[in-house]
Amino acid sequence: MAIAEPTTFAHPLHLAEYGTQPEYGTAAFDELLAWVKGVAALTKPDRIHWVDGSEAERQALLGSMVAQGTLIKLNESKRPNSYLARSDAGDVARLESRTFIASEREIDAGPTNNWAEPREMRRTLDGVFDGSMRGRTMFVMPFSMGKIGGPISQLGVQITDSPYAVASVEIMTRVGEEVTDLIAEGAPWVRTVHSVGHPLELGEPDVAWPSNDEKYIVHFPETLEVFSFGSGYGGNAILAKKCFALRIASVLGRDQGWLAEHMLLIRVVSPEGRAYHVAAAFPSACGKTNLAMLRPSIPGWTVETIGDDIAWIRPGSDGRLYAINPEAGFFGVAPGTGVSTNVTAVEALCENVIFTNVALTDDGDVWWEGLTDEAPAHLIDWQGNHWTPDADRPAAHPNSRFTVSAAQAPSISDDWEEAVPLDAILFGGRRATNVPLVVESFDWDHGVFMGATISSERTAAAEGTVGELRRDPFAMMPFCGYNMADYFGHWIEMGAAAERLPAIYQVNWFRKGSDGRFLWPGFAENSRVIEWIIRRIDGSADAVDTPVGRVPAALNLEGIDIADADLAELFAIDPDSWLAEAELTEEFFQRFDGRVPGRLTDQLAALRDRLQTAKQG
Ligand code: GTP
Ligand code: SPV
Ligand code: MN
Repeated sequence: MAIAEPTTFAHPLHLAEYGTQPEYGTAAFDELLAWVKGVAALTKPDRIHWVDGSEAERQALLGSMVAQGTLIKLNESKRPNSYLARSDAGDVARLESRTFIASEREIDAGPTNNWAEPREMRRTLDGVFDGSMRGRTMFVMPFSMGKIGGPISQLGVQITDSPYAVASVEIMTRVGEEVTDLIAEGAPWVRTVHSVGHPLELGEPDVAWPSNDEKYIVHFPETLEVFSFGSGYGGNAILAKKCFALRIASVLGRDQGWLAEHMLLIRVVSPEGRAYHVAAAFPSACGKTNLAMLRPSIPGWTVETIGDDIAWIRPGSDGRLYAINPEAGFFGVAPGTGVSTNVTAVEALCENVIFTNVALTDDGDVWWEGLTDEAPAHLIDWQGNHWTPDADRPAAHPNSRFTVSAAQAPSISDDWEEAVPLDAILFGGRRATNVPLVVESFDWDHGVFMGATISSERTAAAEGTVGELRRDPFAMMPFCGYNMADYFGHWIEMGAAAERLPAIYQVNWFRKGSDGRFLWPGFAENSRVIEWIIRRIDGSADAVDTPVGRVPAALNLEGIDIADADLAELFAIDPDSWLAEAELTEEFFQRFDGRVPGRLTDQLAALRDRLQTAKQG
C-alpha cells in the first residue's frame, strides 16, 4: 500500500527575484549566451534561470521542491537543513547500457564503450530534446571542478531542467558568479545539457520525480560536450561528476598529459608525524568513501580526507605526480555506512544533507541498512510504503545515497583543495576468491598491469546482476572516455615521464572463506594494510616475493583476533586459479585487437612464467 502520495502542484517555481541573466559584453560571454539561447530554442522551457549560487537562491529552490513534493524536509531538530528525495523506481542508478561515447572514429571509443556515430546521435538528441523542457524552468549553472581559478581546475556549465540536479551540483562542485566571470574573460569550459525528459503540458500536474523511460547519457569527446536525457539520478544528472570529471576529462588528460581517475585521495600521517598521500581506485560501491574517511584502529596513525571518488593527477615540475580532488562534495552510498563502519561519514551527515532513496523514520529522520545494528520498528521505505523489520525487502534502496559538502567531514584536510604529491596508488575490487589482501607491484609497469587487469563483483551502483564478476580496469570501465587500450598506454607513458613514481599496490578487503564470511574485518582495520604500505615506502617493512607480487613478511595484527587459518587464506595464492585468470586476461586483452601496449602483454607473459615456475617448484 502506497502512502505519503507526493503532493503535486502545477505552479511555477517562485524564483522571480533571483536568477537574472548576468551581463558582461565580452565575446566569450556572448558565446555562452548564444549556446544557452540555442539550447532554449530546442528544449522550449517556460523560464530561464541563471544560477548565482547564493544561499537565498538555494533556500528558495529547496522550498519550491518541498512544495512540489520532490523533497521531504527532515526534522529540523534532528537533521537541520536536510531533505529526502525519493526517485522513480525506474531511475535509481547509473545506466551503462544507455551511456555513449560519440567520438568521430569508433576505434576511439573502443570495445568497452557504447559508440554512437556523432551526426546520427546529434539527430537523435535533437529529437528527444525538442520541447523536452516545456512547462519547466531551465537552469543555467556555471561550475568549477577544483577550486575556482586553481591551476589544475576546469570549468563547465550545466543546463538542466531539474532543480534537484541544481541543488546537488551546488554541493558537488563550486557554483557561482565567479565562474561566469572566468568564462566571460575567456577561460575554456565544457558544455553539459541535462533534461529529465518530462515536459508538462499546460495545466498538467508535475510528479515528484520526473523522468523518462527513454534515457541517453552521451559524450562528444572532440567537442567537449555532454547531453543527458531522461534520468534525474546521480551520475546521470550531476554531469560535472562522471560525465565531465571522468569521461570528458580522461580525454583531456590523454591529449594534455594528465590523468582523470576514479580514485579517493587521502593524507596518511604516521606516528612520527610524516605525511604521505595515497590515491585508491576501487569500482563503484567498493569502499572508496570508507577508505577516504578511515579512522585507523592502530595507535598513532591518522588519516585526513581529501577526496572520495575522483582524482585528477598531473606531473609536477619536480617530476612527482600531484593530485587534486576536483569535487566539492560527497555523493556517497548510504547502506553499510554506520557508526561501527564509518563513524566519520555519520558525523559528516549531521546537517545540510540531501538524502536520496533512504528510509524515513517516524520522527522525520532517515535510516538505512547498516546505519544502526537494529532497524527501527517502523519506517517508510524508499518507495513511500510502510516497512517493518520483518519485511523481505530493504528499507533503503541498495544504491541510496547522501549528498553532502566535503568540508563537512570532520576528517577533511585543512588544505584539501590543494594538490598533493602521491606516494602510493592502490587498485582494488570485490573479489571473494584468489586476490590476496594486499600485493605490492614489482615496478610501475607491473602496477599498471595490476590496474589494467582488475576484476570486481558488480554492485547496485549501476544496472546489471549484483555479484557477477567482470573486468573493471582501474575502476574506470564505465568512465573511460576513450579506447581503454590507449588508456593503458597512457598510464605506461605517464610513468615514463615522471621521475619519482608512487608505488602501486593491489588490495582486496572482500575475500571470503568457504563458509561465505569475509576473512578480513575491513573498515578501520584496513589501517593495518595502509601501515604496511607506508612502512614499505619509508623502507622499514619487509616483503616476500610471490608470483603475483610482493606480500607482507608480517602485518601488524596487535589488538585484533584473526585466526591463523583465515590469515593464511587471505594471502593464499593458488597458481592454477591464477593461471586460469591469466587465460581470461589474455581473452580480455584480445578484445582490443592488438592495441594493448606490448609492455602489458609482456607483463602477462612474465606472470605466467612465474606461476608455472611456482607450480613446478
Ligand atoms: P561510489 O560512490 O559508487 O564510487 O562507491 P565507493 O567506492 O565510494 O563505495 P563506498 O565506500 O561507499 O562503499 C560501498 C559499500 O562497501 C558500503 O556498503 C560499505 O559498507 C562497503 N565497504 C566499504 N569498505 C569495506 C570494507 O573494508 N569491508 C567490507 N566488507 N565492506 C566495505
Ligand atoms: C559511482 O557509481 O561510481 C558513483 C555514483 O560514484 S554516480 O555519481 O551515480 O556515478
Ligand atoms: Mn564513483
